[in-house]
Order: sequence, then C-alpha cells, then structure tokens
Amino acid sequence: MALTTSSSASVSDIIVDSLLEAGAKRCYGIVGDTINHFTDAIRRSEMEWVHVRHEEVAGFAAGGESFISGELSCCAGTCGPGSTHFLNGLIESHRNGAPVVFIASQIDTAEMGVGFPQDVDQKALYSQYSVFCEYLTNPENARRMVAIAAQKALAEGGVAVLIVPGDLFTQKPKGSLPWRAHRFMPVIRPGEQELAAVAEALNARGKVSIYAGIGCQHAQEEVLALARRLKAPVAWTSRAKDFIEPNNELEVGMTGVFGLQGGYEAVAECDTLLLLGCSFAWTQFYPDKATVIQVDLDPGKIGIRHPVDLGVVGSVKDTCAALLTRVDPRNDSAWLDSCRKKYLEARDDAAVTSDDERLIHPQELTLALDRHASEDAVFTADGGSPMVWCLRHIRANGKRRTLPSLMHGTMANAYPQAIGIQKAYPQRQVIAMCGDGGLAMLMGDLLTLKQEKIPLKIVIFNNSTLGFVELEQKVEGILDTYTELENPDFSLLAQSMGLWGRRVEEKHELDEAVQSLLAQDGLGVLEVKVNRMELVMPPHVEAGQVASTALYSAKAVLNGRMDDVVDLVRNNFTKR
Ligand SMILES: Cc1ncc(C[n+]2csc(CCOP(=O)(O)OP(=O)(O)O)c2C)c(N)n1
Ligand SMILES: [Mg+2]
Repeated sequence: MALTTSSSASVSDIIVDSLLEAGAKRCYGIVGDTINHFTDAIRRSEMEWVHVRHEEVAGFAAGGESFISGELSCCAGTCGPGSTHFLNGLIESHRNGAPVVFIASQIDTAEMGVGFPQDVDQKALYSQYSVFCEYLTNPENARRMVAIAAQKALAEGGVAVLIVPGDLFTQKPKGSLPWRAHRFMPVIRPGEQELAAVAEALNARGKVSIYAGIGCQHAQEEVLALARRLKAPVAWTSRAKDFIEPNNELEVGMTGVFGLQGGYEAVAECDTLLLLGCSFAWTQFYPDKATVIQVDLDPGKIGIRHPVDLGVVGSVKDTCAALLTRVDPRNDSAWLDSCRKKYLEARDDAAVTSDDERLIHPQELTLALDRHASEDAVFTADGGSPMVWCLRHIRANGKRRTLPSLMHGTMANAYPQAIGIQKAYPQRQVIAMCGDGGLAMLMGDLLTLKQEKIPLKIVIFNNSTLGFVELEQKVEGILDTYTELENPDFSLLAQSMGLWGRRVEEKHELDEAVQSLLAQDGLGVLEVKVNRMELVMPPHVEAGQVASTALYSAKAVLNGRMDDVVDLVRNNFTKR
C-alpha cells in the first residue's frame, strides 16, 4: 500500500517515493539548476543516483537495465540542453519496450512562454516516442502522475515522461490519496472461432514454418510444443534470439540481412507461415505465395509488415497452448530436416577463420568471447557490424542475454546500455561489443565506469572504419567515402583513465587476452585489430547486389584503388 504523504514532504520527495514504490532502484542523469531539489531528495532516499557524463548515456543505461530486468528504472536531467541530450538514448529505450520513467525538469512556471533561456517544448519533443508524456501542473497531483507514468511504462513497455517545472519540486502539497502503479498478468487468447480457423489453416497440406518474434519471451515451451507437433522449422527475429535459440532442435536462425540460409528458406519458401509475436520489417523476405497467419498481443501490429490471410490477437504463450490440442500431429519431417541442414551448414560457413596470424576476423573474436564468457553473461552490441557478429556467433543458452540496438538501430548503444545492466546485476559478467566508431561517439563515459566502479568488460572491434556503412556503400555500387577512422590506441587511452587496457593485433594472443579481460575483477577494455574488409553477406544475394558489388570493384579499379578489390576478395574468399 502506498505511503500517505506527510505534511513535510515536498513534490521531490513524493516523486522519489512513488518511483521507489513502483519498483525503481536507480536514477541515471546529470544534476543542474531545475533538477537540484529532486536530486537532493534522491540523496536522502534509498534510490541510487548514477552520475554519467552525457545524458544520452543515461537514457541508454536506464533502458539497458529495464530491458534486461523487466523492472522500472528512471533518469532525470535539467531543462533545455540537459533534456535534449537524452533524446537518442530514450528513443532507443522506448523502441526496445524498456519500462523507464524520465523526470524531465522544466523552467519555472512564471517564465513559461516568454522565450526564457533554456526553454524547450519537451512535450513536443518526447510525445512521439513515449507511452506517456505530460506536465505536472499541480503539486497535489505528484503521486498520481508518477503512478500513471510508472503503470504505463510497465504495462505498455516503453518510456514515460513526466515534465516538472522547477518551482514545483519544492512545493509541499496538503495531502494525497494513495495512488500507485498496478501490475497485470492477464490471459489473452483469440476466440474459439478464430482458434478453429488458425488450426484449420495449419492442418492444411504443405510445408509449415514458424517465424518467432520477441512476443515469444516466456513462451518457448508452448512455441516448441506446437512446432514439434507440426514438424515446423522455427526461424526467429533478432529480438527473439534469447528466447527461441536455446536448446532448440527446431531452430533455423534468422532471415533478413543478418540471417543465413535455412532461416531464409524456412520463411520465404514455406506454404503456411505462422508469425508469432513477430514484426520483422523487411517485406521482401516474406513468402510470395504462402498462407500467412499472425498472432500478436497488439492488434496494431497485425498485417503491417506483409499482408496476412488470418490475424488474431492473443499472447503467444496462451494462443500456442490453446492451439496445441487443435492441430493435427504430423509425421513427415522432410521440410524441417532440409531447413535445418542448410542452416547448420551456413552457420559453420559464417564462422569465418583464417590461418593468417595478423588477420583477425571479427567472427574469430566473437567466437573467442562465446567460448570464454560465463554461462549467464549479458552481451550488448553496437549498431554496425558488432551486432551482426553477436547475433550470429554468441550462442544463447537460456541464461545468457543479448541486447543489440534493433528497433532504433543506433550506434554507440553497447557500453552505455551495459552500464545500466551491470548496475542492476553487479555479480554478472556484462560484455559490451563495441565498434571503434561507436565507442568514440560517446567515449567520455568511460570516466563514468571508473568513477562509479562498474566492472564492465568492453571489447572494441577496431577495424579503423565505419565498417557497416563502408559495406553498404560497396553493395550499392558506390565508392566508399567518409568512413575512414583515425583512431587512438584505445587500450592506452583506457590505461590513462586508470582502467585495465590491452590491445591485440596477433591471433595467437586472442584467447588468452579474452580470458584475461574476463578474469578482471573490475573494468577492462580489450581492443582487437580486426579485419576491415568483412562481408556481412545477405543469405539470398539479389542479382542486383552482385552486379553493384562488381560495379564497385570497377569504380575502385578506375580510381586507382585496386588494392581494395584484391583485399576484399582475398580476405573473404581465399583465406578461410
Ligand atoms: C547515431 C548513428 N549515426 C549513424 C548511423 C549510421 N551507421 C550505422 S552503422 C555505422 C558504422 C558503425 O561503425 P563502427 O561502430 O566502427 O562499427 P563497424 O560497423 O565498423 O564494425 C554508421 C555510421 C547510426 N546507425 N547511428
Ligand atoms: Mg568500425
């Protein structure tokens, strides 16, 4: 039951108290004029303040914590620039579905609307990417507004923003009703007629595949029971990796640009496709002729990625459980076996290695991390190629978790998100797989790791380029430009900040260096010089892409960059 407000409690105290009551333990941010009374209330409470160096990092960190824990976290900042700096981190967290409350302080009510310094219309900024975005206008409403924000963040999955004018923080309301955030665990499944129609479509002849998305969290058992009965291969979206890949004899990996043969075929070439809590965005990877059935909790997601024949609303767990007894068991596993065979072969092929001592493929570094990381490690990965290596080569086992930036697709997410995860799970191994571009983008918060004593393990995939974009440019047949990165020695930089730092350029050191990093009690930064010309090949290369890569080669040769072409071919095709 909520605490009733004592007459001496200020709005700041009430907000902190209500957030704690809703389950939040930490608040990430940077202090400043309009938020100072709020941070002072945090100082007097059980809430932990995590002092970052850039507010974007706070937005990422809170989202990282909440995405992995499923619990509420918060961040707070001062008005104007202190608020706008949060934007990218909070949009990432919101699109991930992470329950975060952002206390956005605002200039005083007396100064509003007159062009006062640092006035920014935060409601206009945050409304588009939040589940709730409102002003606190009356101190009597403080507990109620926090309860609504927290409840919406938890129930709908996303960022809730409460904008508080600076002068309200010190006011003392007379009293308050015991408003609080409620939590829900409903059973949601389609109606009888809808279930019968789905079962009838699944019972029709032909090849059935399942495409599992993030809605399959907490539903692996039910999904697999249905898949086994249907002898259906199970492809998964990148966001469902942790929940579908582990110990699963039916999984065939991903489709799309990050996917591999097997996953691609299971989705594109089946006769009936069952989409379970899955909203994969690239229409061209869906089947042209199959009957498509979609199950999703959110009616707004039905049929938006590809036209579907049958769409039903329900949780994946409850709907699969209800379908199990309604579908006929199948005996023929030829379709499943064929997809599995292709997937396993493609997975082996993708684990690129070479005998060249000075050519470390990023896949080799990732496989070393996979070999040596603990059973319940958490991996974050930067937008760019690190997330591809993470999704393909870090094996999910049911205890490990992975978090790349998939919905917002941002750079520089990995170690900021890992800050929040490590804060929430101080005993767990948390590994941030960073691009050299990504790390440099928000490098200042390496200082936060030192100051806040966060024992994170940072691995830098140093390829001296914005590699993912370089590849995009090549695939589009244009010359790669503006991608070059002139980097410092990141390991020395880490050491100058008082952190453990090591740089590896030769392959024989790789395993031992990864083991040393992971054995550190505290924070460590391992920088590995990895191959630059790495192809993240789509599973199904369109004729146009082959032609445009050839076009790139022709342009590169004409521009005197013959070495590039030779490197590309040599590194990817001849030295495996
Ligand atoms: C904030 C942001 N800026 C730009 C991009 C476009 N972009 C996507 S990946 C990438 C390159 C990433 O480079 P790096 O971190 O070095 O990783 P690599 O792909 O080289 O392994 C860029 C510029 C983005 N997704 N997000
Ligand atoms: Mg790079």
